[in-house]
Amino acid sequence: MMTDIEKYEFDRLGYLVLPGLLSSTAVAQLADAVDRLEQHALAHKDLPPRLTAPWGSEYHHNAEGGYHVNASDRAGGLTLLIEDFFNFDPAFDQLVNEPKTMAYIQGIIQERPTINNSELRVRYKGNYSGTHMGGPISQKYRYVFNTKGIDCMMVRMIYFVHDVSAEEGAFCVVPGTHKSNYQSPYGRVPPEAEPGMIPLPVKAGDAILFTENLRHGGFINHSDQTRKTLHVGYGPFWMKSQNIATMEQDPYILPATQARYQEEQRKLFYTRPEAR
Ligand SMILES: O=C(O)CCC(=O)C(=O)O
Repeated sequence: MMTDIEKYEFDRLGYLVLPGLLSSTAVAQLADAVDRLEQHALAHKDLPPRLTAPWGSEYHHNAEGGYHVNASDRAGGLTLLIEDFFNFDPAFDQLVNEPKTMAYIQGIIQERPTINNSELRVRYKGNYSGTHMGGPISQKYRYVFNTKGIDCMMVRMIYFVHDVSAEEGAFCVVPGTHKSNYQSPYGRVPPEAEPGMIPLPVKAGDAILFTENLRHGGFINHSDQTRKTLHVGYGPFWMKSQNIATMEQDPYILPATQARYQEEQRKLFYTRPEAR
């Protein structure tokens, strides 16, 4: 259960840094699977079959690995955005219905929550993630508070399998902007240049929970260490996939992946009113 302090801070700031959420065994297993997926995606990213996502970016669909990968170097250095990573390796199963995570998710989403987004972000030297969100926003990202307390639409948990300092491309936020009445007037400047934006340095095993309504991005990775982070999105069950390649479709969980899951894990991908 979320503590009163955690609820107060999440409501006040729009995010929580959660030190040591993952065990060192989990970190080692996840880091190994992340490295293998990175290598697989690097070898396949330019191959067919290709699809153009609803928002215009191009992906390679890898049927064998069960993922979609977009490679871009718009922000000064290469980024791989690898969606649907759950299919690639059984090591990722431990992030589906992960008990500590679910205690937070149940504390901030009032309807039955499901997983609607899964990304491995691989950010090489020179790259940053542009600032986005904050202020008045589409209902599906909205931070809501009602008579029963916090009731988020889309939220994300980021899992860290290695340390990330500000210099190494930390995830960054403008605290409190999930409640802003104005959109940010600063436009698409690099994150470091936006007033109020702060980096959230972390250690391996830490996690960061945030509402998508919060203004956020990723600092420039100035280091030779490639930044690799696992992002899992949650929302009320009726939200379809929020992965860019499969936007608003059913979650892309292969039969072989579903077969590995326990019923409680499978339920996290049921987008109908009642679990089957
Ligand atoms: O960590 C980053 O570089 C940006 C992440 C992001 O935008 C997200 O998880 O929504």
